[in-house]
Amino acid sequence: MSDVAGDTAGRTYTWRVTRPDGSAFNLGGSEVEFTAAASGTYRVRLTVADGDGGTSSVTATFGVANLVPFVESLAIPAGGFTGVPLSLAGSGGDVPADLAGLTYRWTIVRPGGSTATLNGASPSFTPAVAGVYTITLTVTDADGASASRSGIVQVAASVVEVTRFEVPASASEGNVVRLSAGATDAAGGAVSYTWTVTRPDGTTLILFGN
Ligand SMILES: [Ca+2]
Ligand SMILES: [Ca+2]
Repeated sequence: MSDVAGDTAGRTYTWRVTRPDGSAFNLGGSEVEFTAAASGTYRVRLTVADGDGGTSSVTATFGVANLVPFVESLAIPAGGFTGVPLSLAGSGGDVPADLAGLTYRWTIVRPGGSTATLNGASPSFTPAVAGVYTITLTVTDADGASASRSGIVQVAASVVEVTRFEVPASASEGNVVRLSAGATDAAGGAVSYTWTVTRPDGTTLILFGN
């Protein structure tokens, strides 16, 4: 039995792999492979034992590049109305090790050019003025890599329109006068009715309801 003669039968290979976060695991065999789940610097130590008590170790390090995240989905309404909240939603993609650490930032450029920022995967905001809003979602991973995607929302002024207005042409003294109206809100919001009646003597009466 001699190493010089090629004592390969009793030889064992132990690979000690230390991940970027400091945790480690062992692999056995002259050829091994593993999935580099997270980016960073990996340390590898190979120990070969010849079965007769002789061992030899070598070490090396190598870097694993971070996968840049991506915007997987961006859901924003095509249109909206002033005073009515707009719901935004997005999701980002990355390797499983980075998914939980993704952060979401929304940049909203208003029609006048001013900007606002929102955080979170599904925020909402209420446009105050009509016009085109440019909305950009930026997804950033814990390693600082980011990706963006944009969309636009056309915001219209919320308009209430009176569609029905019924007032009698004449009435008799001492009798009840019935007034009736209907209205719609282009934004789909609730409509309330306020009637202002001016009597012959100039005094006013305020009534609520349609
Ligand atoms: Ca990473
Ligand atoms: Ca990543």
